[in-house]
Amino acid sequence: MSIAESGPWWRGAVIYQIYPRSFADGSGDGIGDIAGIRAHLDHLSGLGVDAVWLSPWFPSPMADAGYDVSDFRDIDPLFGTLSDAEAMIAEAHERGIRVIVDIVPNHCSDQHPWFQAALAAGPGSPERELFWFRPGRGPNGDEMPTDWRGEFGGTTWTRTTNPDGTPGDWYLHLFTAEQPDFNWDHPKVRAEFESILRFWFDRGVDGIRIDSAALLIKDPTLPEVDAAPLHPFHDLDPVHDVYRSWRRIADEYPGERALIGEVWMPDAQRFTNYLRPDELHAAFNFDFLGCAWDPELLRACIDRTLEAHALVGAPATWVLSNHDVTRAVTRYGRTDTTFSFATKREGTPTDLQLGYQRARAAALLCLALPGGAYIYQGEELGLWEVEDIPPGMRTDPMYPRSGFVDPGRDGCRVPLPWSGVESPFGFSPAGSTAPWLPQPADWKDRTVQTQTGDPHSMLELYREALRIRRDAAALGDGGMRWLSSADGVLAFARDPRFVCVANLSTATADLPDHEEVWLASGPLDGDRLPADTTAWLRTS
Ligand code: TEU
Repeated sequence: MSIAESGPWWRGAVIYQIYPRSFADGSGDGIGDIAGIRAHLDHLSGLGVDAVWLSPWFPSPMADAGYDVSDFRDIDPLFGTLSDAEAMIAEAHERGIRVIVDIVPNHCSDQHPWFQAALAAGPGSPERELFWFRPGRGPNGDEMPTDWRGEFGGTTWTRTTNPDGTPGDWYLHLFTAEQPDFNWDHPKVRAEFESILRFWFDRGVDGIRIDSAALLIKDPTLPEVDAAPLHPFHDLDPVHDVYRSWRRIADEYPGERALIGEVWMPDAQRFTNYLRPDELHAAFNFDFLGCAWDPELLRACIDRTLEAHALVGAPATWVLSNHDVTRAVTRYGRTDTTFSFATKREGTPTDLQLGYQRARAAALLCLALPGGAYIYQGEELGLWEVEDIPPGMRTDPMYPRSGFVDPGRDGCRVPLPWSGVESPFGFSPAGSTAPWLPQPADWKDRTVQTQTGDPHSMLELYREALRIRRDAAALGDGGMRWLSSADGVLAFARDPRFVCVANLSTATADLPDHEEVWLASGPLDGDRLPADTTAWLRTS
């Protein structure tokens, strides 16, 4: 199979997120790498995904696990070389799998040559105009220019020392101090990223995931968040000009190169502004990701999503998790099944068995809805959030920046279990350094090896669902209509001859009329659907 040159594949693609540090380690240093990815591409083709999105693999001091990039045109030696990356892209393409890279335009690493040059050049220099350097407030300039709160908590300005050793200006960083924000009002920043896009498109990548896509533009008057009618850095209208120019570049290349935005936005209309026909192709549906396992809330979220996307003709996406959020098995086992960054839930009790059953049901719901779907590595194995990582082993900067209140995101980034009965579970070759985060001993029951061939496993559920999805004309891009159903049951039809029914009530429910049960997330009760179970039906 090869990558077809035609058709808007991104409208209905199933995209698998690879978190390179934690996917598979080929070199034996306990950290995942490109060699590991290349060795496991057959897992991905066997799973049946259409594309992979790789979290950043660029050179980075790893202050934020690679989201602090020091060179956007190379590969970090931890992961391999640029030619390894090119080989990986070619090998994925040979298997019919498209490749999406993760570009971080809001900021770079404080070790990026541009930022180092800006520090060295001093106040008032053209080098500093590429970032947000400002004098401090107060008589000695020792108060931050604004009181903006960071995206990880904590402050957003760090004071510099002048080349002559005196205390100097401050620079803006919406994330950690090691991630200075670019000044997107500067044409050099715009030209640089246009060139970076071409660099990766020239290497054959099929799409770009755009990190923190709504944050690029800042109000240069730097008002406080509540002091101006518009937010000073979130979703300012000129950001759309950036994506219009990126779209023109993507459209210059053959084979439908896709731009996919990481846009966290409660307002559906503001969200879909990013998906107008001359902007991004798709964006992650975080409204769905954060939604409770609740029939009415989910129905409302699905309706809201489809309505807003229809206005701009863009495909919806369905996302249960990613490398920033609590794994679905854990979240769905809690009393409060929502996700939000603002709610810290360390130590909240969870019923993993219930969460697992619901995660199975949620997977079939997601994969049946119209549009594209994302699978975060390990979701197909039913992995849970690892909540007992010893504090000393946690690496996520969110943890210290929250004053050690938020455990951070390490718990969803634990290296995958591939085979065997003890850590590293085939993640690294035998005799390697231990994985960079400890794996739970119970993951012996969650390896790819143990789940393969077990018809009741999460892995086989995903494989079967994706096999059906590839063959069934009704699935992927298209429309749907709700069917009438009992309280707490979501049932919808898609043409031709497909019905999905998800029982989110506490009682067993009748199945709608059907010819055949194609797939179910759990055992049926005769011809009835138990609670927390989804079925795919073939209808006449
Ligand atoms: O995440 C961005 C992100 O999660 C925030 O913009 C979000 O809105 C905020 O945390 C809510 O309070 C991306 C990456 O996915 C993440 O891994 C990186 O750490 C981050 O950008 C910085 O590059």
